[in-house]
Amino acid sequence: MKVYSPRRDFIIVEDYFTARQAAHWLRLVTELGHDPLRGYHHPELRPNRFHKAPKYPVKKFMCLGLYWNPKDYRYHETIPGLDVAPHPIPEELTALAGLILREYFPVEHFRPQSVMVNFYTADSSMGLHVDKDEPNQEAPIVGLNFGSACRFFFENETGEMRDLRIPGNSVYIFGGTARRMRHGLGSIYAKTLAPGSEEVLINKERLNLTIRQVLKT
Ligand SMILES: O=C(O)CCC(=O)C(=O)O
Repeated sequence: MKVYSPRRDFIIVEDYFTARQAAHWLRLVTELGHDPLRGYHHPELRPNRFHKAPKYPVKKFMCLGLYWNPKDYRYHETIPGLDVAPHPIPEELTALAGLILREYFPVEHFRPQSVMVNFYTADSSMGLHVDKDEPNQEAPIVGLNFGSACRFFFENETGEMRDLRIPGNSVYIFGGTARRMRHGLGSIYAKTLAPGSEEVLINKERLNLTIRQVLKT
């Protein structure tokens, strides 16, 4: 494992997952993604300051727990228009987030309430943004990365944009002063598939899960 902080409170742990663990998580997420109502679908974003034109930044996405609605940027108990609650967050995923935080960014409380699953193909990207739709802006965000590496842009302590490469089988944490940093994704490096992903990410895609506490309690 390689642990580093490209800026204060932004922690990256490379090689966090073994090939076997990665295969396990990818199978679990893929199974949930198959559900015709609660599974993967295309996000439609409204234009914002960073994204002038609506576009599909990720190929497909789904939420576990609370549903973040790309149309109004709010969290909902049910998927708007369907009146169906998303899949609950699997207990083992909640346990994993706790384990990661205890080791790399200890906080007093963390209650995962929403997991956003983003599936990126070679031509996907994500515009610069701040994760500010959660009423709770103190709780850290825990990201799990599988499959291909990506070019990741982030704002440093002095407001300048920097970029680095985040590989599959890694974990990142945006906590404390990094919780509201601007960030976004450029290219997906489709020749860099991390071990354990081959069976599920057959076209060398990238899968990211961000685990969030949305509410103050
Ligand atoms: O895919 C990633 O690593 C970033 C996802 C992201 O920016 C977000 O969910 O807010």
